[in-house]
Amino acid sequence: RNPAKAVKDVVESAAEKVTDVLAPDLPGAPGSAAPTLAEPTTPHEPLPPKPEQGAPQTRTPTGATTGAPATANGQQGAFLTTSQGARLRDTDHSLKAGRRGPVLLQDHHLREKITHFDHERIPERVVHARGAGAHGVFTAYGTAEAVTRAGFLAKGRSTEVFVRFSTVLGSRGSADTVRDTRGFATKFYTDEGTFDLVGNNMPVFFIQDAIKFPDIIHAGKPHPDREIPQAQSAHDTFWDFVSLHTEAQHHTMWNMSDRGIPRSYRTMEGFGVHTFRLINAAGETVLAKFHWKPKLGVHSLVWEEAQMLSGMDPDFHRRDLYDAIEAGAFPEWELGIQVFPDTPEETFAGIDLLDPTKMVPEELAEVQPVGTLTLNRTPTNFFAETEQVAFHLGHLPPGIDVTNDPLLQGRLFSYVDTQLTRLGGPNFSQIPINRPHAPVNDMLRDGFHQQAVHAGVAPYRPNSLDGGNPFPAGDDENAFVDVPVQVAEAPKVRANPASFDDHFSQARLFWLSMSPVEQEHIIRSYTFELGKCYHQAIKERQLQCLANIDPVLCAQVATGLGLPAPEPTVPLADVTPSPALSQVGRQWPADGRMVGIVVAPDSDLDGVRAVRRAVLAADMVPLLIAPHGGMIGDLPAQRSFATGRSVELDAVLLAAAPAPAPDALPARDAKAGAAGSGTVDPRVLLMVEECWRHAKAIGAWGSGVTVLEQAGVAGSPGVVTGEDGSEVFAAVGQLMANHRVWERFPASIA
Ligand code: HDD
Repeated sequence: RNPAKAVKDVVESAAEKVTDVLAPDLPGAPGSAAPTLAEPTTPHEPLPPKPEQGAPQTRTPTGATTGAPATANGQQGAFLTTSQGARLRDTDHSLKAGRRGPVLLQDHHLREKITHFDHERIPERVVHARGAGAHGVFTAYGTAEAVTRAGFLAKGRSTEVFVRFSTVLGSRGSADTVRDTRGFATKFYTDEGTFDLVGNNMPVFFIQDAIKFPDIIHAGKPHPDREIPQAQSAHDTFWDFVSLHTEAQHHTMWNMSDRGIPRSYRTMEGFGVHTFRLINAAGETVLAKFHWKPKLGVHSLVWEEAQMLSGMDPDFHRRDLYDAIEAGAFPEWELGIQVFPDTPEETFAGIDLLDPTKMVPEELAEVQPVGTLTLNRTPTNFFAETEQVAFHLGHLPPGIDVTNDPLLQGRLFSYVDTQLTRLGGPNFSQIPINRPHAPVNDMLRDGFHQQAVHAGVAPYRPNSLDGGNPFPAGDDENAFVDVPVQVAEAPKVRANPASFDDHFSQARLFWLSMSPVEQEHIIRSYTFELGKCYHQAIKERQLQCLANIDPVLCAQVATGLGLPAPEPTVPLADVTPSPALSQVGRQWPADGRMVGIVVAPDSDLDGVRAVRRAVLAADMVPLLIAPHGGMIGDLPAQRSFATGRSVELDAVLLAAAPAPAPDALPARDAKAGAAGSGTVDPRVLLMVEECWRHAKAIGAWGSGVTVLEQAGVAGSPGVVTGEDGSEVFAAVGQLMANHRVWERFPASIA
């Protein structure tokens, strides 16, 4: 499927649909003779599931069934029934003693309906509660065959997957664009057993040992007394913890960078974080780290944009993911591995591979591509799939094993344990979204919500009563391998290796790898977040950490806070920057980017039509923004000045200088009485000002050039004008490949 063509078809057909809706011969349209559509009254079967939209249903039966269809979807027949299948006449009125009388206790339908409703909510995830998921497929290149026997990585093998993206701190209803780490969890339904790669969009973590996880999460979550702030790290308890527990400083630096506010899930990298152990067919092992590389490049929001989006469209990332998939612009990532020799020291280039607060720069160990992930289906039902999906690091296929990373080891306990509360018992792997696609023949029995009707009498081994079944796999029958790694003869201790004591060198490496603009963003986020703290001692302690990372960073943040900058208390690490960590200075495909086109009835509509076609041909999405909804000539307005806002756009084109519409608020300049101002709708001026501030490309032709002049942005970098709209868009498209007009951001430390 050609994604470019698919986007184009969908956008064009959407435009046609808008036209259709407004056509006067449709029922309900003004002046239409056609009857208004009524609610259907003739019984008919429920809507069929959307094509190819079913949850994975494959699970090898573990025994006899009751005869209920294996793929029952819970909605059959034309008639409303009770949960037991008895048809009902009325679900709108309770059973009462007379029309005005009390409701009768015997109304079993009322009680069933309300009782079920009362229990519809399940506990949200204790972390990563806010998320969005999608189905897809992973296709392997075969390049990992030399290092792992995992079948799903064999050349040309395709494996179904489900991916859930998330924020960490916020509740299930919190906004998508908050500053936070993002979860990137992938379930590979391999035919050798499910593999869950439960990663984040940052390659390092706050803590080195899982025993500290409740501490960091208690510190990051809202304050226990007033339960504020929601989904934010900008508060005292978070900074109290990370400034005291300094191993958190590297991850915190990533959070304060542009990586903490991704533009889209589609433009995020993903990391398995820990070092894993891979085993090949010959039984040889290597150590490895997993990386996801987005085909669209790494791209972030700017902080003001992220804050505005939290109010304008709290579902921004979720919507972006679903819209892209449904438009056929399937998001893609390449899976890569960094491979290291499996030595007894478990280090590489002096970096301790068991320390999850450390990464290995790509310049030292290349990320080798091993396959492509394509997300191509949105879920049919959010609860059934995205909410009930249960990931676990112990879901490993033969060929991939764990290491002694103490964070990883604790996670191996936590993920099954949490599902017992969240999904109500030990049988969560029988929920459709969690069902393995590999044959299952376990000896787990009974428990809450048991769905299987197991046959046989001997769920134990050895047995003779069930003919000895199930049988352990032999050496050549592809069983999971526990690598017989030598465990050191050592006393039991609650202590870390000495290499875990270095808490600042990689935070410094990250800082020094940033471009001046990215460094400026980091300074501003530290200043913002610490500025939101009340306790002076916490700000001072965090400034001390920054001094130990980099004195320039520390001095700038201290200035913003109005505090003195302390001297470093440890020697500054001598590190080599990793250019691969910067988002600036590279070009990326601009597929799926949103281009707003401001039009008015007096615009050159032929020109607008040509630009719209050019935007679609460049695999981007044109959005016509007009003074009012409905049609502008024969073109459908997708946004009006009342509903459109800059934060939805990646670039804006001006094909008009629309006069203030009747619903516009008075213009700022008009109130001040400035000469020559006030002739353009202030919402258009605001849109241009915001696009300029957020370093987005801006183009104008014809009367649109007047808007640039009134907004005061004419002639500045990334602002293109011309006679012909298509030429203006061609120049704007080039700018968009850089993601932002970076030179527009002030870089005070450049
Ligand atoms: Fe975790 C969920 C990622 C450390 C305990 N974690 C969860 C999710 C992601 C991560 C992406 C959401 C999965 C989903 O979408 O359902 N977690 C990480 C990463 C970590 C990490 C990349 C460090 C490298 N986590 C971590 C530790 C612990 C947990 C150290 C506990 C000791 N994580 C959990 C959990 C969650 C979870 C409580 C909540 C919901 C769930 O598991 O299913 O078990």
